[in-house]
Amino acid sequence: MSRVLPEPEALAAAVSGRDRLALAQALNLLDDRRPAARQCAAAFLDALPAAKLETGGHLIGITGPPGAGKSSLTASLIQVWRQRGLKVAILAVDPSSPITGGALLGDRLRMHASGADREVFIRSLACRGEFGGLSAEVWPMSLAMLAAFDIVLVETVGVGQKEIDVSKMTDTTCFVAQPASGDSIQFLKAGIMEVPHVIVVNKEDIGMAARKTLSELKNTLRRQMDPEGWQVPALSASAALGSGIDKLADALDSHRQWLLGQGQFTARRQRCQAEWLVKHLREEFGRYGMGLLGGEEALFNALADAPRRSPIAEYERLRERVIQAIKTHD
Ligand SMILES: Nc1nc2c(ncn2[C@@H]2O[C@H](COP(=O)(O)OP(=O)(O)OP(=O)(O)O)[C@@H](O)[C@H]2O)c(=O)[nH]1
Ligand SMILES: [Mg+2]
Repeated sequence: MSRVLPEPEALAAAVSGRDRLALAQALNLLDDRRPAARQCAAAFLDALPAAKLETGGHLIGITGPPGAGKSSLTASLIQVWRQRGLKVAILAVDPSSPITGGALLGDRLRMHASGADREVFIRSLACRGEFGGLSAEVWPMSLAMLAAFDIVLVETVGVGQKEIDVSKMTDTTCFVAQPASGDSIQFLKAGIMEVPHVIVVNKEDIGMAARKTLSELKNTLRRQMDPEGWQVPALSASAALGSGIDKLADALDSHRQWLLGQGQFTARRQRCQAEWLVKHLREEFGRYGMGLLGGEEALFNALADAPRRSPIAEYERLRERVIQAIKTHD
């Protein structure tokens, strides 16, 4: 592979101006593991407008079991957001299982309802099993998209804590529940699933089963508060009929407003980055490596309070520290 590396400042300027080719090129760059590309990617991220990355736009994660209707709801949300004059970017992290993987083409087609719209950008990522698990570069890619779009939505599949962990790297997480599937409710009750910020039961057009699931979820939520004090709304919608979508968009925006009102917005972005850094270091160096950096929790807290740096530059800095520590230990 001898791809010519772009000039980072020029690329950042083009991405900020919503040049689609530049954004596609930037996303490829962020996915490139060669050392020279990493350096270029770090410089690119550093050149993006800091204010947008700290407080701009709205980074939303949408997750839920396979087939719940995440992509369909996303397509409906795109319409609503566009009517509101918002520019939207979607990062779909494809499910790895062959069964749900088959939905990829369908996803693309459905979402291409808005394909002619220049203010909508859609990118699918293959889900790689190895380093990075749930696609390694979701966080830096989200930042690149935030530089140019008002809404950046990341779609991932999952019901449990493990799969959902990309949702720790978004401002607001939305869980799409499948009518008549008690799993999500059990996971919520048992604390296995991270409590999302907004829950939506899709397919309300099928009637009774959706209503029952919604009322069960509401009951469960009455006893489960987000530890930060946000009251999690449970809504129902139908992507097929287009019902409940405006309310869903409102609920997502309310959470953003709430974070801003609490003065927590920038802090949450910083925690997203800390989450990403710790997750990657753990994957690369294991618990032993994390121990060399003082342990995961201490590292997370230090990173969450540190001044903002570009994630790749920060990662390389921490990586170097671990490698040095390993050398002195030997
Ligand atoms: N009845 C009904 N069916 C729906 C609705 N929304 C989606 N579906 C159907 O549910 C199936 C799955 O929809 P998707 O949007 O692909 O679901 P997904 O959660 O993105 O699925 P994966 O990405 O494969 O996990 C499709 O056959 C849709 O047509 C809805 O509101 N009502
Ligand atoms: Mg989907």
